[in-house]
Amino acid sequence: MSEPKFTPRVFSGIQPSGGLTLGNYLGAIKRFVSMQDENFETVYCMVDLHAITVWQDPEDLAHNTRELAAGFIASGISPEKSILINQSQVPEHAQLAWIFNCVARMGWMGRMTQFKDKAGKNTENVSLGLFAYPALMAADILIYHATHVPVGEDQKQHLELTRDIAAKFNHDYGVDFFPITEPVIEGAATRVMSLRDGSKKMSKSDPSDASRINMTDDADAIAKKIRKAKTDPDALPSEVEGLNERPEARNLVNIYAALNEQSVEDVLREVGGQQFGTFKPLLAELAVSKLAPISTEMARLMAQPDEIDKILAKGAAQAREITAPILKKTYEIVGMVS
Ligand code: AQP
Repeated sequence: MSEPKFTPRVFSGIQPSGGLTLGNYLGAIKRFVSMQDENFETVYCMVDLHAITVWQDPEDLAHNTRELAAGFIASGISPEKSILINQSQVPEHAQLAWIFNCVARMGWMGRMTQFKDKAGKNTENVSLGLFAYPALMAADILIYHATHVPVGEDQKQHLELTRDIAAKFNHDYGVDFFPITEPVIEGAATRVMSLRDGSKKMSKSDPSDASRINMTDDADAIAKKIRKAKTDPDALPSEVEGLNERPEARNLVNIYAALNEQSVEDVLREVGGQQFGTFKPLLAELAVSKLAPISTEMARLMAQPDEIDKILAKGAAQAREITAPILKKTYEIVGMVS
């Protein structure tokens, strides 16, 4: 058998645009952690350049970047097993993004639902960066020749665009240089919904703090948010089909299943027939037992910001061993004289 052309390599990132949420943890970080022990090189990133596509207070951005790094490590991402970086310390991300701005088509970018959601009716006033965001995301991934990208469901369209950009670059320049990346969207909670509205994604920038569980929330705050979570008056069903048309019930059951590493079917076998008054305290207890050790460790790490900065500096140096040669080769392919 011939050797695969590309080293199996995982890249994924999270924006330091606020604190980490349970959505980020269940949709992305849990899978980041498990992929470290599979047959991959793993690179995980605080995407600070993405965060500034909407306004970030500079002090908050620096704080959130370190806190996100602490969240990654506290959740089980080991700087010994993975390369851990903040995007702006590895300049090749932004350099490749410019090339990709010239590969991606306006029509492709205009179809991105995240841009439409975030820009709303305000398209004239949002930053150019928000529109170009998916080209930078493609560069984040492809500057590592990453083959696999674990993400939540909401990022599926951006990953399809990443594949389109890689394919167009390879086609236009007559090369087989960038891999066609595989999205990894797995688990019981690939789309965690707002606790206040089952039709909206749980998001760190939602103005309502009650809509999300933050990884830094204490036990009381978690219990209170779950107790107040929107539900319907019916008991939980015993079969998955019984969750149809019940988005809030489905969301809480999905969260329970993902936290307890069970299938939704198994959870419903145990809790089917229960009223929310019984199920919500069970869910709160489970959430606190899983999240409290992470938030305690995050607080410990955040007391030593210099240590976090050292980890990120080491990660950037390791990352550039991969990214610098890939950028150099890209420039050669494109015809840049060096
Ligand atoms: N609610 C969610 N359910 C499952 N996965 C989620 N992710 C985010 N929210 C959920 C996954 O977390 C990773 C990082 O996302 P991001 O921070 O880069 O951007 P985002 O998807 O736009 O997340 P937020 O929380 O909604 O941030 P803001 O509010 O700043 O836009 C991705 O893998 C994402 O799928």
